[in-house]
Amino acid sequence: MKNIFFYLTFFLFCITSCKNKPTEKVNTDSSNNKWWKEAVVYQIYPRSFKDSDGDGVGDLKGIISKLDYIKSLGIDVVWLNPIFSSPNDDNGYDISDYRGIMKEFGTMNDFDALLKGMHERGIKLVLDLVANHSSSEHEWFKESRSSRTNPYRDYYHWWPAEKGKPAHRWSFFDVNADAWMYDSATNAYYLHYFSRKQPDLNWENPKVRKEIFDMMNFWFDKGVDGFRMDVIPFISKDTTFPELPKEYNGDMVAYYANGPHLHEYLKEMNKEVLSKHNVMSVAEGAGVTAATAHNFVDEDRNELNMLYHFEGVSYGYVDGKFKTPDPNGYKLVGFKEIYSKWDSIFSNKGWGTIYLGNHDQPRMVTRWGNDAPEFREPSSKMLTTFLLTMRATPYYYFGDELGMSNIKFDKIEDYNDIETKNHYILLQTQKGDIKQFLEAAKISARDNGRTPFQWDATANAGFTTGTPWLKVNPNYKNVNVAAEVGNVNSCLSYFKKAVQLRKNNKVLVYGKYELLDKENPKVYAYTRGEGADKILVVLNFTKEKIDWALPVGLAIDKTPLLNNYQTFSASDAIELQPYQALVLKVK
Ligand code: ISL
Repeated sequence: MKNIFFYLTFFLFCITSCKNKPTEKVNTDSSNNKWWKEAVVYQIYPRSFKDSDGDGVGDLKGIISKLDYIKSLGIDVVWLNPIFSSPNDDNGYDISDYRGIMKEFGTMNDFDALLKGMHERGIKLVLDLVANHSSSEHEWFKESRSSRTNPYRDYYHWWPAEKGKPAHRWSFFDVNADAWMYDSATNAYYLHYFSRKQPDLNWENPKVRKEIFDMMNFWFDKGVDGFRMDVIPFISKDTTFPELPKEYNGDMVAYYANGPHLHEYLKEMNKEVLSKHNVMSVAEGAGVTAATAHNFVDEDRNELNMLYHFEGVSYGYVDGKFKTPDPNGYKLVGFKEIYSKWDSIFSNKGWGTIYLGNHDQPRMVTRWGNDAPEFREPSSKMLTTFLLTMRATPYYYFGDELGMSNIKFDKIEDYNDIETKNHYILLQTQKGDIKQFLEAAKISARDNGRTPFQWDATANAGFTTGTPWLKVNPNYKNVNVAAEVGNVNSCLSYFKKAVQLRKNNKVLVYGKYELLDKENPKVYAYTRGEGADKILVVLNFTKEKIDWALPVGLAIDKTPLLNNYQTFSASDAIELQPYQALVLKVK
């Protein structure tokens, strides 16, 4: 009997101690693991992907014709920029019918075929929810502006002019940077944080929230797998419209992102919509800081899954000057600090995202790498390595897999983007430095990331048989899918390898991130994982050759898991070629 008791105790002891023992391997079965954490998201700007009918504008049929290409990348999720009916004041970010498809992009049948084609290939589809504002051509706004007593009046924010001019609100795209627009029809001002044709919806009105939630359910019922949520932190407003409170120190965007009922509305959205479907949600985190990030994404808050912050992409611009890159370039130490900080924010709770390019950003290789002919490829691959080896869901922008770079327009007439064009007008009014602005725009303007996708070396890069809505980058003759697909050393092949590496090594998804050699101004090095399951990533962010000393006690396997050069040489130090990227197994 005593013996039995002894063995039983011993047995129970073994079970509990095994359970509590820290696992060295990454636990891929943890309940915290989610498909959207393990996914690689590929963003497509539909206007510029592939035109099927020769009108110069990309469309849904165009995307359908390229589904096998998308599948070949190995990515899991496609995020499509807005495809809904729109007069295109801001390329689809001004929606006139949330349940209709933009004429230039096709029909609902095309959409259904696209979704089906994606699902058949195991790819999930995430749409863009633009619900802070609608188009001024939306029926709701047409009604709203028609009279002060119209049932839709409270769908938007109006300020009766007899009360005088409301307190200043800053607008991103207005030619006067003024977010209040006077409308003579009812002698009142309406609010528009973005362009005059993008009036802000009044989320304080429960009817508006219901309209939006019903619309989201409509798309989820069709089988859509998630939403990226455009400036979602801006939805709630103090409708007394006071002067900017002092605690914001003049930071209007931070104020916009902290509306009084924001989190109530997100919780309501979660309850009414998101919780009912197996979908992912990601907030465009404009104005979100380290201090507020958890409020959006912690699981116990029941709001959203992820957000993307702006600290990284805003780094390296001159303070107070509109998107003007520092002439001395950016400092790698500061860059590392930002991404390490955002890793640590979510190291225990919540989950991060990582991106270097999107439709609001210039091409990543121009901004963060080096687009000179000899360095474009290696630096582009190096940045791809960074994106696919960090602890966060990567959002990878279409065309970056080819190493596409900024087009760098010389004159304002070449631009299409309302942000660039209206800022130009604002500067003219203010007698600002136009020349400096146009120089800065070559690096930072959004159209650099919106030029048509480069399929092959034929006319217009095979994007369209018509006249493209935005000029094609002349480097398409060399930088294109056809040229890269069969080349094992191309950017495209490298991207596919990097995606597979992440898929095959869950430690690159969930493993602990540790920054090494923090003060090194040229090399970004870090490890992922712990104990026996640990990977070292070494990235040379310069055009110089560098000997990077291996940290004491860190032994590496001499066959790299990923290398953007064919050469690799290491003893006590690793010899790094310009922009070399290495992913190595730690022994
Ligand atoms: O693009 C920007 C900087 O160049 C941002 O300021 C951007 O306007 C902001 O992040 C909001 O972006 C989102 O909403 C806009 C739309 O133009 C952007 O394309 C979209 O991503 C208005 O809907």
